Amino acid sequence: MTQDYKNFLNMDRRKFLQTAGVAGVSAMGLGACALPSGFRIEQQPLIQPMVEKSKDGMLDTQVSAQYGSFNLGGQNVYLRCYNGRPVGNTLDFRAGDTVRLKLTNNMPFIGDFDLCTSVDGIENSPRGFNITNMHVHGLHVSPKQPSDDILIWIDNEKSYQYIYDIPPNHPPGTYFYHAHVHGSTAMQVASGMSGCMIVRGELDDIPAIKAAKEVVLMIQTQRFDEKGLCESFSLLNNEDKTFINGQLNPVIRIKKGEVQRWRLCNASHMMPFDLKIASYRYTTTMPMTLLCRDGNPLKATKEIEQIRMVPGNRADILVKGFDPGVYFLSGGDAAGTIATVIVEDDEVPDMTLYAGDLPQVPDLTDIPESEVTYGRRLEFDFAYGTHPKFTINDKPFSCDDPWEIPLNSVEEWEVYNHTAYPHPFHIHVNPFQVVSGGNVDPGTWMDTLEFPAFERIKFRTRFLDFTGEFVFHCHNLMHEDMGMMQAVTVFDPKENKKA
Ligand SMILES: [Cu+2]
Repeated sequence: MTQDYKNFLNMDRRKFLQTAGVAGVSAMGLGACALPSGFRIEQQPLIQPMVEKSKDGMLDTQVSAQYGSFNLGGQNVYLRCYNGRPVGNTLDFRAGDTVRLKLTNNMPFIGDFDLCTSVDGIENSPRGFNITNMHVHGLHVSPKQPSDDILIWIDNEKSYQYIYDIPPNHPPGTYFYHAHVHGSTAMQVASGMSGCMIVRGELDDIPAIKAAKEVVLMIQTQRFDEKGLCESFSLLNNEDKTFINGQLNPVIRIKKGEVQRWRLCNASHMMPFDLKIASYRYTTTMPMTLLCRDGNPLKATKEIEQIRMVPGNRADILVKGFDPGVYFLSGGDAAGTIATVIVEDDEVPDMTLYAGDLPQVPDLTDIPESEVTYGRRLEFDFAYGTHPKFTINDKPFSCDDPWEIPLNSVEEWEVYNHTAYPHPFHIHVNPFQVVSGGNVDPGTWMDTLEFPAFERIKFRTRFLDFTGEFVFHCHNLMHEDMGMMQAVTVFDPKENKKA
């Protein structure tokens, strides 16, 4: 076991970082703005990742997985990334479209890699840091090649042409893509290899929602040392800085009376966030109107003051500027302030803050107990030993034992956490409806759900549209790389198994 790996396993106590107020970052001036007297803001305005939009039902894009040199929060870094930038381009398309994504691995060769071959019994150890692939997190698409098969890998100097057929009734909302080779997932996501995806549908045609300016907030936690490098697995365990769209504590401006739609994505490899927009002295919060969780529209809008987002979660919210002043987007105790929000008092014509029912997606009707065809109990645990592993039902990940699930099954899963750490449960391809646990309202459709230490979650899910092999795993990606992942094969009983 390397020293690096041992350091990680020591799991130092959390370091609580509280970014104080608006001090600290000095960058380009923002010009005149309406602020409370005595306030001066010298921070960067939030920039948006580059956007690629579908046209005539097709989005065709190329993604280069490579090292990039750029400045992150005042430090020059040299990190694995997409297309040389700290955050990937936003891919913007509509339900029913086809997305073609050609991924090229332009990272340097580091040796031969085989996902399923054990190297001295350490197949569930971090490895293969320059081997990559692509996962479209949350998309309800086929897990078979050339679609969302994360059990393939792209060697150095090789390309792969992914093609995703987005179903016409796909839930509209915010999704993201990221690297997902078992062994290098945490290292690559912690370097910034992720980007936003927007699926548009009926919800986006509601006039009051359509009128809102859209703001993408890709929340990432790039990790790097004093040289600006992320080459050590033990670095990943630090609760260090939080970046939004590659910026440290950027400024988001809203005019009084304006409504904005924020697309929040927790693309951190391990940090949960309790997001709220608090006033300067944290005495009041700005209300948020929740539209979608993990891309799935709620039955009706819900006004909230805070939202917990664990790694892999997304949320679509509406925010309206009411009282002019300076606010902070807080990520909770560990992250502190992650953005500054300024409500400007130069008024715009008052915009409607939508409240009411949201268009429902046919696939996401409630799953009553009577519909359930099979139940499973899952135990998430940690196995001590020479090569410690995170396990599911006593086993770390293996290519050899996918669970077999017949097509058209409707299953209820109860997932137990026997460890002292929280684990964000994530399953590919099909979202699930929460029955209990996980800090969300029962009945909510999610694809990633936290289950705290020694607690459990229960949910129901339908395996209707796609056959093929895919995985569920912990979305603390260090845990995933150390074994907390399991494959499932959905097969059509009328055809050969694993067809
Ligand atoms: Cu975990």
